[in-house]
Amino acid sequence: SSDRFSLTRRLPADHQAEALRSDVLKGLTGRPKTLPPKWFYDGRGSELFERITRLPEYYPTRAEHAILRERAGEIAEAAGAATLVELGSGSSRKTRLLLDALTARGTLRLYAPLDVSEDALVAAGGALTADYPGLTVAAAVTDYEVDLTLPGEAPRLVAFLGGTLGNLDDAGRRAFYAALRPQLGPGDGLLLGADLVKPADVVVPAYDDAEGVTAAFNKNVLHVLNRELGAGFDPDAFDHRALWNARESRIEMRLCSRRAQTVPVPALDLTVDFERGEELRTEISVKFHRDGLTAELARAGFDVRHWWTDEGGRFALLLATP
Ligand code: AVJ
Repeated sequence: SSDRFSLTRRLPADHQAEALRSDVLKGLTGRPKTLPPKWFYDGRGSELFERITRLPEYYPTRAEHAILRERAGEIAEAAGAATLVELGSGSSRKTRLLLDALTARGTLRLYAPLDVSEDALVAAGGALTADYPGLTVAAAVTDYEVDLTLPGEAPRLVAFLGGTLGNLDDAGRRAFYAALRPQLGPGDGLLLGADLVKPADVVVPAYDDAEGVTAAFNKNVLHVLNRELGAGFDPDAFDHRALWNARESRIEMRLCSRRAQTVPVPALDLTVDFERGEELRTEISVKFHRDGLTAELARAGFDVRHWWTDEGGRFALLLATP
């Protein structure tokens, strides 16, 4: 089966280290202080995220899974893809529902997962080549914000699941669509998972669970900075916050400094001052309305052909074509 698995490293060896340094320098010297959510996901962060997906309050994963279970056949039928490209594939667990449907239709030859985590790609690739005998897996270590070159032959289905689209602000989503659109031609499709706007008393607990798993996930980014940059953060000196920003239609996760403090970041020759109560924004998670998302995709040259939701109307999967 190893002859059906390949892994390409598209990022230079030092890319991630350099990206972390420049993100942290920019984010901790800006106002308000911010950090990009991609740095949550070291080994411990990925485990905490897996636990989040099983929390009673965190509905998106279950809702998307339910849609995929229900609609994978329709998706495969509409896409007729020879190549499935998955952006931010992670463990590729949900992907199996798509792979089952696409291989059952007999069109799929190549699965191309793209992810920043080489470990996740190797683990997923090994299991998938074993379980799907006719399938070739061509994995690529990359960051979709750096290199979104699509591998494989048309017709392609590009899947961006889990609601990760919501981590991008307006400009980020525009850049994402603009990088993707010219690579897609007739017959290709974009399968997007998007979390939908809902009452604050439902969406806030999803990001501030009773068990405190999301709080640990949020603070984990400070452990990452301590380890990778020799930073001196005391995670206990920050409180986890999840806020619904209605104007921007998004959840914002923040870390709130419990006291005035100065944190050294030796690898950047930097010290960072926090006032008591000052917040560091670590993630945005945009929630969408059907009309707004359809319109922004239209402006980017995509036609939304299918819109599927779970029973509770909490989450949407859409299939758009160029
Ligand atoms: C993986 C980006 C979709 O925004 O819901 C979960 C990450 N953050 N709990 C999300 C997350 C806090 C998640 N995404």
